[in-house]
Amino acid sequence: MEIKDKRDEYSYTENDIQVLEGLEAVRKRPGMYIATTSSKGLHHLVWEIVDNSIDEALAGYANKITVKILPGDVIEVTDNGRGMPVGIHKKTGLSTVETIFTVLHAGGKFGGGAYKVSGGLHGVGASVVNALSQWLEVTVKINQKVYFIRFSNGGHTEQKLTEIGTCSVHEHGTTVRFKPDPLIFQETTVYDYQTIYDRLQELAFLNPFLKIELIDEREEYVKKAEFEYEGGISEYVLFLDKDSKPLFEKPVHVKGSEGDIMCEVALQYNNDYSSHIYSFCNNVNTQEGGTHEEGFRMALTRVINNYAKSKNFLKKDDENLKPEDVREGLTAIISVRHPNPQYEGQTKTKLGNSEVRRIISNIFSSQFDRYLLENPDVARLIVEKAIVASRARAAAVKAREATRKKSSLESANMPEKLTDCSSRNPELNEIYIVEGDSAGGSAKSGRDPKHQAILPLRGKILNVQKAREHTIFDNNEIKAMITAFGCGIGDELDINKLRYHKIVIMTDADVDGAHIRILLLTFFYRFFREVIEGGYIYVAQPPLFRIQKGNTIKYAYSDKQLEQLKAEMGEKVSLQRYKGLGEMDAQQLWETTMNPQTRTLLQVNIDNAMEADKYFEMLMGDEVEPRKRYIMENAHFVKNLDIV
Ligand code: TTJ
Repeated sequence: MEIKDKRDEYSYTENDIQVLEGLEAVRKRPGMYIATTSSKGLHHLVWEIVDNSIDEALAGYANKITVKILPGDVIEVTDNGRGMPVGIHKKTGLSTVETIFTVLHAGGKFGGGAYKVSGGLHGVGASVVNALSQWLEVTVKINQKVYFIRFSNGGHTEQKLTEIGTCSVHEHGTTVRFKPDPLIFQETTVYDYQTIYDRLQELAFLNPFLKIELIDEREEYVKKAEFEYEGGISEYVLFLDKDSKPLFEKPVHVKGSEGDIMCEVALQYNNDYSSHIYSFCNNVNTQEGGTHEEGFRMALTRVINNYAKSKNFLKKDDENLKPEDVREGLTAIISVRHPNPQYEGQTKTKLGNSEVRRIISNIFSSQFDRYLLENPDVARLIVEKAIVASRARAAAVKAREATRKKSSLESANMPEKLTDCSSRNPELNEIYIVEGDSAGGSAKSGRDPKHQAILPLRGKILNVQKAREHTIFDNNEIKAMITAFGCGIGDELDINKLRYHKIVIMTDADVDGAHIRILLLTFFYRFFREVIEGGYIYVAQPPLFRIQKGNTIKYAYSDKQLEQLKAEMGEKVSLQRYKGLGEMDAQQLWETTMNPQTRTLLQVNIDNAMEADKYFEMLMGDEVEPRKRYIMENAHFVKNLDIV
């Protein structure tokens, strides 16, 4: 029988009961507080804690934050701020530290910062992290004293706030250490170094006065990174554009505020044709955009048009440059701070405050306008680039019309290279996009002709990102795909007309194969997003080895599986390593990779495609060797696809 500690019973107040009920609610329905208990939710705990230190830094009291990943996937966050308040909190009768970690939504009231992060999933409070942790410890250095408090089993106070030592007058700040509860995070409790690295780097770009350190002590070999960017979001732009050629030397950087709303924009143009606009509110990435992006876009178009007209780059009667013309090759970071942000959209990452549209537009317009007047050489480059883009746009309209005419006609006009299937039921039909003619040949003879169509691609398909739209639609490989799919493209895409409900990318299991796969995924991401979202895109898994012993033939799809099979089949096996699809005959390709009964297909989701798109620029650099290495290291994303 459990023996109750009398002291506990006596100190059990009304408040304590409410507190425990609150934290219990978080544990019962973690999804209500952190949306998911997957790896994403696990990392969310770190963002939640780090946000508190960022607030202290934004308030002007801290300039260094250290994040450690310790063995056992324990996270430790330290800042050099004032230290969390250790006095007794009037309402709860507990120390303020204990209150913040045990009362739901207590965080905001105690924080000093005016710009609370509350976008998307952020801002649920330190108590939520406590509730979802096996244990959590806080150390506060303040007034030359060191205080310590410990919670366990989902936020129960195990050791009350205690003075445990002294420190020098120069030492002050807060350390929080916690271990996420594996009972809650059943999928994984393993932290990903790169994910934390990326977010901390982003925070360092957005907060130029901050030094952020990351230390991963889980392995004997300790990984470390330190971020400090005095140039702030200008440095962010340079970082994003490090693999492309900038149009002018330094990014344009404007900054201003109206009342307590602050706006900052940095931008650069480069020799790509795509545009990258990333926006933030209170350090939260507003992935769905919102009023700050809208205000910026409007102002950018208006200012460039005004300048172009006033300096006679555009004649009086010329059509105005369109927003997409002035966006070509643009990389921009928008950062807004707002004391009371409203978030909208499916993932609550769209800024809704309407006043921001006007404020950022005014601030950006006046400063960018002045910048163009003071830097006429840069201004000319920007305007000329936009004018070239507008001409290309007109040409693209024509090219699109040509493809559309072709694709609207039925199979009579299907591409020459397509070996179509005989069934006309899209739900049952599949198209294999195959790398190379020889593999295409095997696929053609090995397939199920009723439901499987084959489209071989010769050579590398066009680099979608670098190519301007009308040249994309002029490319034969791409035209063949668009026509074969039959559903149109981009804004005019009609998913109901898709001719195959499985589009299967089948490339060699080597670097070139990975490269082509990334190219295709990028193309799909940019022009067939709905098709990805519908779950129609797949990646085939050809085997890497063929193992034969007597009449028994087995295939291995990974090194691990090869070892297993070798162990099972014993001595005297003959082993063949497949370097490419072309080495398999039709029968083998069917058995291993195409037969719906025996094959493995990986389904592509929008995250995989987005990742492919993100790595794209890197892959397009001129240097061959780093690129190959990079592909080798990053082709992994295919491994994270869902197996169906
Ligand atoms: C609040 O106003 C009085 C002085 O201290 C302010 C404060 O709360 N500072 C503060 C909190 N600094 N750092 C934190 C903090 C750090 C971590 C890692 C985690 C949490 C929940 C808070």
